[in-house]
Amino acid sequence: MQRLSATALNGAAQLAAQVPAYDRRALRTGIVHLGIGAFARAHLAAVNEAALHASGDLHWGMVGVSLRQADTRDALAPQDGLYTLALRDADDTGAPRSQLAVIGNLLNVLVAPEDPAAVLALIAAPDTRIVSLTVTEKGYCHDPGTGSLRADHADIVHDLANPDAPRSAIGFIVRGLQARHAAKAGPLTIMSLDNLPSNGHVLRGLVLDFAGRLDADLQQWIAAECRFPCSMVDRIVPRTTDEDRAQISQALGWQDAWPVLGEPFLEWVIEDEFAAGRPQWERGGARFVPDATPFEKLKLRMVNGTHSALAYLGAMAGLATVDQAIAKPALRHYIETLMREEIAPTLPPLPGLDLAAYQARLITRYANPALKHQTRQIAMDGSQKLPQRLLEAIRERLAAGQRITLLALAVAAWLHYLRGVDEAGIAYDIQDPLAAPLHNRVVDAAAMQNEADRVRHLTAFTPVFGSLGQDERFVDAVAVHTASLRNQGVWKTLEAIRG
Ligand code: CS2
Repeated sequence: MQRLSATALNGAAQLAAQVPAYDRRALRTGIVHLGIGAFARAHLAAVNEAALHASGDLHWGMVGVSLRQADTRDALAPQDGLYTLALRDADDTGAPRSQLAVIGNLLNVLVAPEDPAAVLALIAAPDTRIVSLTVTEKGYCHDPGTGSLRADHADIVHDLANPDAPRSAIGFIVRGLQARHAAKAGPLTIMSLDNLPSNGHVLRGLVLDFAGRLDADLQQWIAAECRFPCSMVDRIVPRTTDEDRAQISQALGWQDAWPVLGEPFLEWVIEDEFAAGRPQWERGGARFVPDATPFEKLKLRMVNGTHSALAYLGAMAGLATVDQAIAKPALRHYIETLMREEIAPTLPPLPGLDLAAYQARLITRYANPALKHQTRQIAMDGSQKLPQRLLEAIRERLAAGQRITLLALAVAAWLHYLRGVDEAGIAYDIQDPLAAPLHNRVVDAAAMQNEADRVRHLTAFTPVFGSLGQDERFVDAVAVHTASLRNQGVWKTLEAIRG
């Protein structure tokens, strides 16, 4: 089978996919994207592609940067940066269906460790107007509990000592902005698309903190001139498997070494705060708002909070995928009740939002049989995810004297998951940047007799829990569930809370 490439597209007669209908060779690089994984390729690039088609504005091509590995570049370079986006769901009869589009606005992929200077030069280039990021929660090198820069983080220590060859996204941004400032190339918009609350504000704080350690003038210029819009992105994007590669290549008619897949659903809400212009993303489905906070809270708590709950309980019960987990009536009932009773009441009002319909649609999204989203993929990096997904809502409810039984079960499920073996005795790795200190806590706690003491010891881990572990109401609520999960398992625990 012929490889997907610009030449292949040019010579194509019949196409099974939507393909770029603009002059790719005339596209300029207006966007530098740090962390060019599946997530960005399935939403930012898709919306950017639609905006390009609708507006014909050729200033907004994208160069992707991989901060660690060469695999994305190695897959896409022989394809001239082209790749397929497959949006999958099932039709009314339950048969899988898929909509294919070849995305063309990714012009190049750089591998940062191979040539950090090239990345810095690109951030400083006059054509560049936006630096965007999907580096996952842990890529911010911050303390998820407080949002502040971890000055002791190995990458931050390295980047402060070696500013010409950074490793972290923050190091690249600040050093790139320094070169840009020196070249008088004008300010930039730096746009986080990760699942963090107030992602723009958090990023701005980290960038300014780091910049202040290098150069006070630079810090001032960034604060005054650059913009950091907050945003909320919602699209489920499972990891691509070899089966997906084969199946998509077959349907496309060309071999694609790294297609990405996602659900058809997409919501992208972003603040209209740009320092040097932006693409017409609204023509590709984005929504510009003055304040993204209520949308972020809605998404982080409703979608990501319940996703994590489903992932930990599902994984412990031996359910490999989200659709398998939500198909279990006991889990579905728990997730629906959690949304309705303990999450929805914590959300700021959003005029026009039908919350019941939002919840029902979310259950349907989880049930999508064509995604095969792995519970263990979502279970990764819990230490970075729990604060904004579950703990903030718990704090607010405790402050208001409200019950936290169902939220506490999700936290207990994470603590239980950290033991590294599921209910069938199958062991798995804990993938988490804080896996080592968490493991030590789990081992110490296991030696304790009293359940509340165990939970107190685990939740005294302040990088995740802040001061929440000092609240006995929290400790007690979690301890009921950890004891039950260990002694009786997931199904009996779910039965018990159903009462
Ligand atoms: C998931 C998210 O992996 C995870 O932690 O909860 O990636 C989720 O699929 C997306 O945020 C949905 O928009």
